[in-house]
Amino acid sequence: MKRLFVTISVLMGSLFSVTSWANEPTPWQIGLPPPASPTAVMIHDFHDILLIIITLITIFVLALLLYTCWRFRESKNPTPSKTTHHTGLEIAWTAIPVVILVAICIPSMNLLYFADSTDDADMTLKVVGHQWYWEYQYPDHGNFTFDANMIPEDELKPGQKRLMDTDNPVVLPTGKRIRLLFASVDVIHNWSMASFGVKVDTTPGRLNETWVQIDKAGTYYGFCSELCGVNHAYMPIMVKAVPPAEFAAWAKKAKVEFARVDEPETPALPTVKVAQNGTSK
Ligand SMILES: [Cu+2]
Repeated sequence: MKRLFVTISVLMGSLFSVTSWANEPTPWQIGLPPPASPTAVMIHDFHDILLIIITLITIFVLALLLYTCWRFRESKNPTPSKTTHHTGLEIAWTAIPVVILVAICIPSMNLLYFADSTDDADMTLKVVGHQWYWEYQYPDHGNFTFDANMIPEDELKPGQKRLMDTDNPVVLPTGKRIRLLFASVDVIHNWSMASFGVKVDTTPGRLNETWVQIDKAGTYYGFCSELCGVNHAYMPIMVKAVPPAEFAAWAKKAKVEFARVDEPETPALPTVKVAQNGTSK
């Protein structure tokens, strides 16, 4: 018995140690990917609370069912009661679930507003969905833009991941608040990064917003999570989170490499001269 317990512990340990260090889906993964942003941490905490609540409810209902089956079985209870209403019970089984739902609603709303948007962002990344690739724009770093296409299987280099690596990964700084804006030029896509707790639709004619702060450097993977057409499965998301200094060096290089020719950099506002009393004659 003790040996079985040790074996199970070791197996569980190895399973969770694999998932807790990977930023990408792993074979036989159980549970959510490890959180890499404050939003993802809050989502995990909320998930854990919900798991406890639903487990308790399920156990309670199952116990009640089993007890009823046993207590009121035909041999023990040949003449069943004809009672159909019980005011006290009916109030209880309406009021208690309402209280539970309200208790769940409070942290849920809290999380929703936490993830909604940020006022004090350090930078902005705009994500544009295309059939079937992603376009990224960096308006604060020279307004350069580039497309990220999945690397086809026959062009994969050693170390690159099938169906997951892209030709141009999104590079973002760690520890900074990044405003994420989402748009689409054709159909609805969904930019889903489980490690960041981000899963937002890119909708034509609409600009959606959320934010992320990546706490740990590394390469993160995600996928389009809205059925968007025949190549829906082939538009992965690859994000490289690097320290701010490394990001600044990359942005400088990327500005030259991906310089936009269609649109100039945001023009400077025209200088307005204000005449002051007594100074202009
Ligand atoms: Cu898509």
